[in-house]
Amino acid sequence: INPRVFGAIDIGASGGRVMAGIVDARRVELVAVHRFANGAVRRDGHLRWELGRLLTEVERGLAALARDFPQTESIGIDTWAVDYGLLDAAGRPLADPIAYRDERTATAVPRVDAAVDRARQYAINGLQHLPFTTLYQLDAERDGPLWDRAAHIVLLPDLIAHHLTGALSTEATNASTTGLVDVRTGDWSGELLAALGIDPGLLPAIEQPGTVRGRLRPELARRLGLDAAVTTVGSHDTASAVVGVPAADRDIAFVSSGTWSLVGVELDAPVLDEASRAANFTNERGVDDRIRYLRNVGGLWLLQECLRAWGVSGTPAALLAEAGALPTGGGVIDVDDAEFIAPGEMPERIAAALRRDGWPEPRTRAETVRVILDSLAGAYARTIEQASALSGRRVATVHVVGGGAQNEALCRLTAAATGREVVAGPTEATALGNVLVQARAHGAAPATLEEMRAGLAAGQQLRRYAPA
Ligand code: LFR
Repeated sequence: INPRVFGAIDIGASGGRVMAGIVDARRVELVAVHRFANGAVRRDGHLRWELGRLLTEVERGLAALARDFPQTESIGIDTWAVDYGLLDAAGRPLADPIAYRDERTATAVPRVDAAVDRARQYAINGLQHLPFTTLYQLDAERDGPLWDRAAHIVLLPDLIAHHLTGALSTEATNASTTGLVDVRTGDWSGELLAALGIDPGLLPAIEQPGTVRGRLRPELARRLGLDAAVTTVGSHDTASAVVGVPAADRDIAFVSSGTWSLVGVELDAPVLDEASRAANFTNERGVDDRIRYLRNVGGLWLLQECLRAWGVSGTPAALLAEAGALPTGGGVIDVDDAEFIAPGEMPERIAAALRRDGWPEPRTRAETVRVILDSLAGAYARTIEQASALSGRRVATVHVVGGGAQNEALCRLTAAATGREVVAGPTEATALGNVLVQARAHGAAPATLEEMRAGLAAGQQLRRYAPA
C-alpha cells in the first residue's frame, strides 16, 4: 500500500513548522519542510503577533510541501491557545492580534471577576485562573478602538484556516481555553457571554477535531501547486501534543514541554470541586471529549528569555550540560508566579526573586540555568502529585513530550523530583497528534486514541530516565 501524506502546520509562541506526516499501516514519519521563528513584537502600544508574516510563512511551508509531497491530501493547523484576531464584516483582519503576554488585562481581571466571581467562572468553564484567558482579553478589547467594527472574534488557528479556505468556524479544544465555553456542554456559555456583554453572534460555531473545514481556495491551490482539504485537528497545540503522548496505558502524567510546560493527566470527566479550583487546575477539552486536567507551569520561556538577554542563539548544549553538572540546592523560584509572564530582563528578575526569598544570587549563567531547571523539575513534581490526588488518577510514569524532551538535564531532574520513570519524546508530539487526527478522519489511522498512542510507543524513538 502507498503511504498517505497529511500536512501539519504547528505554530508555537517561539517558532513554527510545516511538516509532512507520512502515514502507513504501521507508523507515522514526520519530515519538516519549513521552519520559521515566531515571537511577539511591540507595536502600536501592544505586544502583537505579526499575522501577515505568519500567513506568508504558512504559504511558504505549503509551497515546500507541494514540491516535496504533491500527494498531500489534507492539512491540519494548531497553534498556542487563547489569542484571537478580529475580522470585519467582509472577513478582513482589523489589526495584528494582541499577544497574551501583553499587560492590557491588568484592569480587565478585577472587572470581570466582579461581574462573575471566580467560583462561578470555575463552575461554568472549569479553567485555572490565568490573567490572559480570552475572556479577560475580550473585556480589555471592548475599551479599544476596533470593537465597534468587529464582526468576528477568531482564534489564531481559525484565522489561518480562514485565510486558506475562506471558511469560518472554530474548534472544540481551543474554544475551551477562551473561558467562554461551558465545560459540561462544550458550547459557548450564554451566561458568561451575557455577563460580559459579548454578542454571541461574534463567535464562530464550534466543530469537533476531525471535521473537514474546507479546501484550499482555488487561487491559493493554483499558486502553491497543492489541492488539499483543510481538516480540523486539536487546534490547541497542547491538545494535539496530548494525542501524541506515546502511552497506551492511562496511569501516566504528561509534561508538554515548550514555551510553557503543561503538566497534568487525561480524564474522562472534569473535576470542578473547590479543592481543584483552589489548586488552580484547569479542565481543558481534549480530542474525543477527553479532559486535559492540568496546570500551566512557567516552562522553557524562562530559559528562552535568559538566552535572549545574554544574546545566545541556538540550543546552548554546553551551557545546559554545565548547569546539569552543578550541585542541586542553589535556590528555587516560583515558576508559576505572574511576575515572570512578561518578556524582558529575565536574569535580573530571577536574581531579584531569589534575593527576596533569601537564596544566594547566581554568580554565573550556568547557576541561573540550574535554578530554572531545579525550579521546573520541582514544580512538575508538585503539580503531578496534586493532579493525581485531586483526580484520583494513579500516575506510574511521567511522559515528557515537546522540545523540552531533548533537555537531558531537565528530564533527569524531573525523574529524581517525581520519583517516577520519565519517558522523553517525541519532541514533535504536537505535529504527530495533528497528523493522526487528520489521518483518522480520512480513514488512515485507528479509531481510538489508545490505538494511536500504542502505535507511537512502538514507532518513535524514546529515552527513559530512571527515578534514582
Ligand atoms: C502552549 C499553550 C498553552 C496555553 C498557552 C497560551 O503552547 O497553548 O497550552 O495556555 O500556550 O496560549
